[in-house]
Amino acid sequence: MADSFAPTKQDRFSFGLWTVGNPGADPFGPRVRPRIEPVDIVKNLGKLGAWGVCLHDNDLIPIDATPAQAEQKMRDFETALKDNDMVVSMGTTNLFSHPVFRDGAFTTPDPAVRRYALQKICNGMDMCIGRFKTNLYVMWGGREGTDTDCGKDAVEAFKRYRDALNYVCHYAKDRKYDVRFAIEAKPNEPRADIYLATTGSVLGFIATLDYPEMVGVNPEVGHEVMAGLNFYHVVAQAIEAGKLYHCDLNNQKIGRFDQDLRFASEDIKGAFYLVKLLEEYGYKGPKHFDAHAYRTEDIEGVWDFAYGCMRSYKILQHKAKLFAKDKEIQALVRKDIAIPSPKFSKEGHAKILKEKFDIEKMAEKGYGYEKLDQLVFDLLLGVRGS
Ligand code: GCO
Ligand code: MN
Ligand code: MN
Repeated sequence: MADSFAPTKQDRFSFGLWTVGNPGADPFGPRVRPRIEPVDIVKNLGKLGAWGVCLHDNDLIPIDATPAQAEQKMRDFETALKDNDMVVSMGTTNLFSHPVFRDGAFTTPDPAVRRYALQKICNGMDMCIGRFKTNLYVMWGGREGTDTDCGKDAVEAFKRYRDALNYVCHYAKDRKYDVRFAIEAKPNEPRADIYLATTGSVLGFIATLDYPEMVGVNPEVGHEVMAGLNFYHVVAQAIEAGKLYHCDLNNQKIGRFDQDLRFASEDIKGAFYLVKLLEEYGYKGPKHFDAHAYRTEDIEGVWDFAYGCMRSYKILQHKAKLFAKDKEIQALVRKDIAIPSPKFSKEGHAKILKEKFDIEKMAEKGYGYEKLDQLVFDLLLGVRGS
């Protein structure tokens, strides 16, 4: 039977090479399945209905590759993209795996490491933006942080972070690249504490850059949940600020390490409000799944996982439409939130001062959210609407 929730290219679903390519190693055990080659990832994701792939420089080109080996890898990859009607949806740099980055890339005290990091990111941009034609570049500062604050001045570290972001924006302008950068926050792991721990913190930081308009955010479900935050609120603030350039979709149990679970597999209600938000506010960026198949899986399980991420998104997209056309539900949704609050003027303020408020009366009425929340529950579990 045809799957009415099957993904299509128009959905703009993408996966990192490092996500489906993850062979399942963890700190307690080695890999459990072979590493899937980038060209095979492109081929299989294309068949499943995905639109794009994204990559770190070293997901495609090993850090010690010769120029000739690198050229061959890039050519094979380009052929695979073309043959399978896939695009590079976003590029990024691995500034965390090599031991040289053990105390960060942009925020390490060692100036030579900082210069090497700039060389590496600009080369990565040349490949992903210059050659593969993506117009999005993500920066996740995995090692930008500390395990102890004894050795590194955090105020100076934030200045060095800003220096690096300004450098890459100036470089992109110099190369006339049509690109936007998206900074990805994470509170911890692999460092005990990572700088720019939350998307809210990134939003504040962006305003201090030389070219704030070039830089937005890439919030990830799991990272904000790790920080105990409400991801729907995080994304709403980014949308409202015009800064949601990219979004890392996955799932996470609260109070755990970064689990990168299949999208919507854990918190169905949270995922529903997220999809509803992205759809209703017309998010046009890649719907990127930064998630990993369970370590229990073989390669077949990896493709089940990838298909599941996309299918779940589409089911929740359908539920958001049902929510919008359900009369009983809509009658309970507060529409007056859309009425703007007063702007200050001397005359207006004089009026506000004169207004008589019967606060006891105003406080009497309930908001009806218990009923509404139950209707949403019924809708999500399929006993209401279809
Ligand atoms: C993580 C991060 C990464 C980044 C990726 C893109 O916790 O490992 O989510 O997967 O998204 O490095 O820059
Ligand atoms: Mn993550
Ligand atoms: Mn991520």
